Amino acid sequence: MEKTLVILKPDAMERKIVGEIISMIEKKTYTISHMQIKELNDDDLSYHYAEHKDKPFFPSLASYMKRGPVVVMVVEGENAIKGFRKLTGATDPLDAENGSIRGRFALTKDENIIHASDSPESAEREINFFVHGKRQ
Ligand code: 3AN
Repeated sequence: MEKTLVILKPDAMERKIVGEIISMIEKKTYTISHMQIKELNDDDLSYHYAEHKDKPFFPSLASYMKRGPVVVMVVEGENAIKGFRKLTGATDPLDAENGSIRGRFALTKDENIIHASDSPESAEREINFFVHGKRQ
């Protein structure tokens, strides 16, 4: 079984669609093995988004992610990393399939509802960080 790290971003909490998203995850028969409501800070975001730290959109990305609590989850299942990215939909909701989470709930890539690990290496790094508090 593969594990992936999922974050329901502040807009999912604000719009009260967390239950609906969890329902989509469960209906796909994934198992949620860890779930925690958390507030992220600049340090968390610089580590998590290390590859975007110098991009022009990073300050607005960071303030969006700090706007309110998020839900951090570990989701498990067969091929969960690749499969969950498909359920998530493309980064830009305009390119996301209609039945995907971003396709259903998001309009722009600035506020796109959900994060999911994009590779086995990212999943390991992100689970270590968000669940075990370990940096690598
Ligand atoms: P994904 O979340 O689909 O893995 P990444 O890792 O490329 O996409 O980007 C991380 C987050 O940064 C996205 N979820 C999105 O919120 C934001 N982001 C990425 N590219 C842009 C962009 N060009 N303009 C604004 N925000 C962006």
